[in-house]
Amino acid sequence: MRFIHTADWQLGARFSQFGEKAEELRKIRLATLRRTLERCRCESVDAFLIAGDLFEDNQVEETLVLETFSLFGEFADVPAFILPGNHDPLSGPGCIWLRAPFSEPPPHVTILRENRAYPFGDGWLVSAPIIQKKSTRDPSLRMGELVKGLEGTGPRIGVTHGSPAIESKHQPDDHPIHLEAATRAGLDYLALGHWHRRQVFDGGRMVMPGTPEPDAFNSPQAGGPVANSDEKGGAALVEISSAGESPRIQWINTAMLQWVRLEVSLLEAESARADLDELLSTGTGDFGKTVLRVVLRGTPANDVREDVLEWLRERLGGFFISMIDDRTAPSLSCAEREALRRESPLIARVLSDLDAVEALVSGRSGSDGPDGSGAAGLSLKDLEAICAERKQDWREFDDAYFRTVRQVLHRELREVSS
Ligand SMILES: [Mn+2]
Repeated sequence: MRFIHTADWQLGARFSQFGEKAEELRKIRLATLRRTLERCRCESVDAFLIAGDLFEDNQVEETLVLETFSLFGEFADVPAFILPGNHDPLSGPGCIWLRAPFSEPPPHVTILRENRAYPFGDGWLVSAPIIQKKSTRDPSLRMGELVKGLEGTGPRIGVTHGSPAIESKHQPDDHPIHLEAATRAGLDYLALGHWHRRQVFDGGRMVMPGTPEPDAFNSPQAGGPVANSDEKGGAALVEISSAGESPRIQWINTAMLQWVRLEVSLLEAESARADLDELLSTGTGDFGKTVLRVVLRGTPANDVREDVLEWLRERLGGFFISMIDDRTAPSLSCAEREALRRESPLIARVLSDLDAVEALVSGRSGSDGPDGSGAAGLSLKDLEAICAERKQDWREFDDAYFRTVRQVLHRELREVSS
């Protein structure tokens, strides 16, 4: 028996952080699904198995549901089995799986709506669909009973959706699944979905393939760009000869895009440029297929920051999607502060007030002063009174707020001094 196991397509995902480019990301996912169905055809697999979350939710646009349905229709030679996951649960009459067109799929498409065993290649597929967003119950619990009643020597495959119950790594109500659920149920392979990173458990019998198309930036590591190479963007091509045999898994890279995050500290324009150049040329491969996020950090002088931003914007043109996440905080040296106090006392005062307000808001001071006042003699009460006058809420002053105000002040300062 050979089949391709995928999960977590999340078709229709909003990607709201990307604005108008989000639609392109949604289109790519459907194209990836087509490519994966083509791969199923080439490999002449017995089945294409989707272990939950084909759709982002039960409210995705109707045109997308129809488009997806007709895509499966084009591959009548690829038997497809689709499990409802926690994003698109079998929750009631309005859910995707119980309304047209998926309520009446063509013969080669099976919606796994029941806890039961379905004929699957020359063996069996035991399914446990998800019927609600959250549950503390292990969805694989009843599989053992169903497996016991099966006839023949064909492989026994299970499919469900939830969190492998790793201590402290899952929420108790996020459909926890025992880490040896396959063995416990007498399954040769348990196909899971839910986590977007590839994971294998239970001696290679319980598999989470990860999302077929990456949907998040990896957290940065020291020393360079982070690309989602082999841990994201995949499917499992599974081969099992008969019941009791170990599965052989070949990982297939399905992703059309890679998501890369670069983090650069802007101390000085020339070295920042060199760093970025190096990262862009060595770390990202095919620009046209890369979703790039550049995080800028550090405390550069305003002109350095603007220089680098301008250069960067030009440089990022060729990327499929690129975004600059400017987290720099302009700052002044001691000498510069002194000079500022002499030459622009007003701006110097505003900057130091801003430091005091930020310290108060972020709780870094406040109780230090004799009467709960911060460095500039400002207390949280004072701040509240000032904000109330202006109909503002100081709780809305986040990092981005202070960054922007400082940037504006520094720009102002630069114009005054030039
Ligand atoms: Mn899920």
